[in-house]
Amino acid sequence: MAIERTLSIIKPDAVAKNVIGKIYSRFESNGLKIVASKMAWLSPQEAGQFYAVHKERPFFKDLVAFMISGPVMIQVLEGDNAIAKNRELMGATDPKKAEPGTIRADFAESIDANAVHGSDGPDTAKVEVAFFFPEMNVYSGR
Ligand code: RTP
Ligand code: MG
Repeated sequence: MAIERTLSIIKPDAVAKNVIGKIYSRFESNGLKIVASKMAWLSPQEAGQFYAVHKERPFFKDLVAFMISGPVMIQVLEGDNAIAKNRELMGATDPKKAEPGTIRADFAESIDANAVHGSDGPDTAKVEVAFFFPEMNVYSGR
């Protein structure tokens, strides 16, 4: 299996619930290493640009409003198969449909306030890591 990096965001609802540590612990106990992290309060421009792929979708405005409603914790996770592994730990987008024991099943309230973001493939992972941690590009492949 390939060592990958993926971009993870603990969204404003989960930061407000004070469960950053509990979510980090799930990453770590499942073989994902936190290799970069920062807390940020995104501007509307940053959130809109980050989720630009969804800009024609009906939920785009609500998604941006939610993502700027409070601080977020942003991290790069590294490990075997990290992209799919993180998505598995997150659970389905709608927490009501998420498998028991997943982050969204345990910490999320709704499809809008769904606790975490994770890159959905190798191409988006690369773009998203560079979006928040541009300096990491220099060292990719190390
Ligand atoms: P994310 O990008 O945040 O990791 O979530 P995801 O891949 O599981 O879901 P995605 O399809 O990329 O959608 C991004 C975020 O938009 C909100 N959403 N709302 N009301 C709706 O039908 C709907 N669909 C998506 C969710 O908050 C989702 O996390
Ligand atoms: Mg997505």
